[in-house]
Amino acid sequence: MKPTITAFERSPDRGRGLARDMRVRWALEEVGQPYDVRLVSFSEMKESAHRRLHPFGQIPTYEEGDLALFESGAIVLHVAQRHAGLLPDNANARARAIAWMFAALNTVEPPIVDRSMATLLERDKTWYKERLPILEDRVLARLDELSNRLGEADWLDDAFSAGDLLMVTVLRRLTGSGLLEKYPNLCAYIARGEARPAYQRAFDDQLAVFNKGSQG
Ligand code: GTB
Repeated sequence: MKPTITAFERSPDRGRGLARDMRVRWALEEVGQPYDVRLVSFSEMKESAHRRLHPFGQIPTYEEGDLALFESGAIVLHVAQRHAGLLPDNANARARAIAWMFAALNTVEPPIVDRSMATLLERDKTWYKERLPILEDRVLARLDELSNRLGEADWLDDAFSAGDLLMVTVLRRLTGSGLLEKYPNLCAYIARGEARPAYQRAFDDQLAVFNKGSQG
């Protein structure tokens, strides 16, 4: 059954692939599963019809027959468990790949989101200039650790997995921050993810939504 996901009608990132539907699109492209996209406005996200799918009134959501899911990580895990290509067959390797999915969302993403929310919403606060370096140090601590673990490997644990997919989308949120440049191996890791044909198809599709919306 063809799933339907939701995405921003007009993404604030102007189609740079930073909204969280990107990771779901990428996962579906990796496994070759066609999907439909329902675009929602900010106000529609807060209406009861959408909140039945997503209690927090956000995107992305995922509907497949009588299954409705929210949370991008849960959706990517569902896709990865249903289809070959995003999780290894070996039970231990599969458990490690899932650990990397949690690490991306639970350990690496929070300080990155804290920093980007501050740059978006707190620039005019008197304490912004003092707080930003604190937030950036927290990001850098995680990048140091991740860079050390990745070393010269292509992917976090042998073959590309849903753990890498999520980690690359999380790290991309730092593009333009100046924080990644100290870590050539992480930059190369992100570039490897972005070079995957499935990533490119997903990116182009979400960019096309933005470009179409800005024409009309
Ligand atoms: N934990 C949830 C998940 O992983 O699915 C978080 C979902 C979430 O934050 N959704 C955001 C949303 O719906 C869109 S992705 N926001 C609307 C709202 O809360 O009212 C977050 C996002 C938005 C914009 C950019 N950007 O412009 O760069 C990047 C990321």
